Amino acid sequence: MSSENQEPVKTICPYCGVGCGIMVQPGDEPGDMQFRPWGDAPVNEGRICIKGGAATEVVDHEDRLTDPLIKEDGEFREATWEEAFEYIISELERIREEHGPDGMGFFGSSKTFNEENYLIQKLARRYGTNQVDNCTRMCHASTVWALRTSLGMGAMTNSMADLEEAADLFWIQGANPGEQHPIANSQYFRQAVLEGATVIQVDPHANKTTRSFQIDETDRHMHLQLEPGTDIPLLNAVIKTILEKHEENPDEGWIDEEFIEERTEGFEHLKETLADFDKEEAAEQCGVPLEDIELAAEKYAMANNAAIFTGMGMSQHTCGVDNVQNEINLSLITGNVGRPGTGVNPLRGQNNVQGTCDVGAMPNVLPGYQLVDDDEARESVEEVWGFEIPDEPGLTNVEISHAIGDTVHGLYVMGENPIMSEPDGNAAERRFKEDLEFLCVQDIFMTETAELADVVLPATSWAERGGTVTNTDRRVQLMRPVEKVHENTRHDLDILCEVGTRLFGEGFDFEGPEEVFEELREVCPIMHGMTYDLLGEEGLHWPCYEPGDEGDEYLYEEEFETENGLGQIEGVRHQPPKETPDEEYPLILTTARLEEHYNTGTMSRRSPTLNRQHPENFVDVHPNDAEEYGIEDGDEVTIKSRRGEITVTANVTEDIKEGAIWTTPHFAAASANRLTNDVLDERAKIPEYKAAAAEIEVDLEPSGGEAAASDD
Ligand SMILES: Nc1nc2c(c(=O)[nH]1)N[C@H]1C(S)=C(S)[C@@H](COP(=O)(O)OP(=O)(O)OC[C@H]3O[C@@H](n4cnc5c(=O)[nH]c(N)nc54)[C@H](O)[C@@H]3O)O[C@H]1N2
Ligand SMILES: Nc1nc2c(c(=O)[nH]1)N[C@H]1C(S)=C(S)[C@@H](COP(=O)(O)OP(=O)(O)OC[C@H]3O[C@@H](n4cnc5c(=O)[nH]c(N)nc54)[C@H](O)[C@@H]3O)O[C@H]1N2
Ligand code: SF4
Ligand SMILES: [Mo]
Repeated sequence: MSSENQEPVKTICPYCGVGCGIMVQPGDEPGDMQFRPWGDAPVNEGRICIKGGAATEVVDHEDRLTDPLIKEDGEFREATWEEAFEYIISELERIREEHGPDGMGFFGSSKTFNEENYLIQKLARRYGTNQVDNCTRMCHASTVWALRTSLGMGAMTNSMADLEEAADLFWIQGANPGEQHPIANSQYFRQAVLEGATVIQVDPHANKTTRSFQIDETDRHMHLQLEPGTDIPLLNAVIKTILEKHEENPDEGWIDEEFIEERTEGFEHLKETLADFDKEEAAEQCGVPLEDIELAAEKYAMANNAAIFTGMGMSQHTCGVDNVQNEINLSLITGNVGRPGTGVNPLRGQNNVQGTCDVGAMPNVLPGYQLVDDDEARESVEEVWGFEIPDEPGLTNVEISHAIGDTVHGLYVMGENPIMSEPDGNAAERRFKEDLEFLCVQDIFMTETAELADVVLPATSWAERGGTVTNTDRRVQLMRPVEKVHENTRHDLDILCEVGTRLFGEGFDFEGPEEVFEELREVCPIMHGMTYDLLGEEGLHWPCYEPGDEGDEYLYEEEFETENGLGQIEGVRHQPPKETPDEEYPLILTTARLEEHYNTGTMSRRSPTLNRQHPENFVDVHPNDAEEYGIEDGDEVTIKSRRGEITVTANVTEDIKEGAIWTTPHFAAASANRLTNDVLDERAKIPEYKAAAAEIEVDLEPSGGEAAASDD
């Protein structure tokens, strides 16, 4: 059939959690597909960012995995699917026999769909372990923890549409929507800013978000350029300012006493925590003038509707849960939750990270966030599944990696690249190489992790198969497929059905994604009211308990979903990052993202359009630090931490806070994670990607320039 005769297919962009609708136009050959805009797509109404427009570039890339591979004597050889399955089954059975079911770990994938993640967690639990997790652990685990315990649900309190309509102030802390969620930023938030909303950005680094709100002549917006890891003192200074002003002028509405009284508990604890808190000292710690913090506090408290956005800059710290709890504190004492245009909003990262968590691909929860150690919840799922679910939460993904060679001996990785995405990548690589008995990787490309595998399974990509994904607004949307590009690749869902059926005989025999979805909705109350037919082209927001439920645009209008229905306020104190600068490592390294690249770069580095702008990694260095260490713009420099080193180009810029350096995790040749620290937040188990002590020196060889660090 020629392309003119084929209708373009409506589907969802495979990159970030905004969930933009796009169309794929099939060509004469399966690989000839092209991007087309989908004019009335529900989230983006036809607009897309650079990644959405380039999404089809990776589908028929020459590096796609096309056949199963098995490693023999250190080399991969092509294998049949039959050989690959036999090998996997025999290893899964051997490991269970020798080490018990907790000898295996399973990684779900936020790049794959709800149905696939539902199946991998069911597979893990049928195998006998809760050791199944996904990249949310490295991402918003701390945010989800704080939101779930203090408000009730681990998701955005509001939706992009109500935020655009109603928010008067955006408080953006540790998030860069201008680059990481570009359509949310340009279509929704920037629109609100054009209509008068104010932006307060709290970030050690200036970026396209900063520049995107410099769109008018007013000076109402602010950028508080704090030192990495000082968000608690900064927010405590904001909260203390609000409390003091309220004391002075109780009628001005600095706090919302009625809301605090009726809908929250813990306010006294917050006041006690801040009783002896010294704002001057805090401002110094943050490196932000106190009067700026006070002005920002006034703007937030005086806005009719103030919305907080929170991202990796808050979540990826050993105090990640407390960071987000403090944002919750700020919103609760000012009554900024439960109305349009307010709340605490994590813009979710991957295209389906929200859904991957919703369907239970996590070690402590079953589908719909039902706790594995809650007997009633577990039994209700067991009734549908027909087998016993282990009742103890399993290890999280970084913990699984740490336990390799100790309690964990095998790993099944679907669509993740932990060798590049985990902190302290050198140590992770050693464990994977030396101590793992069995590694199966199911991906679309030969990743840095797949290189170390015993068996590699070639999956079809996002464009080639159907299913559902859930965006950052909790909107569940249908993906519609075009023809497969490589005959011998298989859908993630089919692979998991085959593994499950071969291992257990029953419970994994599904015709396709819709049949899996039907079982999923049976065990997942928040999605119970959804069917493929009802999703249609608009999708549906959860919670959607019964067919016909519209889902809520914003949460907690009447009460919170906590045990007693009250929002939980809890004062928190500063905990510095586990590593702070010292004589040997005098700088604080933070890592974050670029608009044109995506996570470990497996897709974006292969996409000519995306790779063009930044084909290599670099580091942002403040001019004063550059002078101190004898660095000129464009020099090759080596960054060292206690765990490793990378060599990159120096970009000397005031975009970065003095004393801090900023680089990215996108490039295999010089990955930030050779440097990062693998310490975890105690509760959420998220690593501290955003703060490590480091030193920087000019690489003498290529430039032949000046000596490394000067002594003064
Ligand atoms: N283009 C693109 N889009 C993406 C991704 C991508 O890789 N590329 N990845 C997706 C994924 S998985 C995710 S999770 C999201 C992430 O989206 P974001 O949450 O925006 O993630 P980052 O860019 O890692 O970090 C956000 C900001 O935190 C700042 N920051 C660093 N340290 C600190 C600190 O100590 N305090 C504060 N307040 N800020 C700090 C950084 O300078 C950065 O501007 O993006 C998603 N979208
Ligand atoms: N230093 C530092 N490190 C970080 C972060 C940071 O800010 N700084 N951020 C962390 C965060 S927020 C995240 S989310 C993680 C991300 O960590 P990962 O999830 O490990 O990284 P990705 O590159 O998104 O990996 C997704 C993999 O899925 C594959 N894939 C794509 N589509 C499909 C498909 O349809 N099927 C299958 N089977 N595979 C597919 C891709 O090729 C890729 O290998 O990284 C974390 N690491
Ligand atoms: S904003 Fe996100 S979902 Fe939308 S086109 Fe860009 S990468 Fe894709
Ligand atoms: Mo993420």
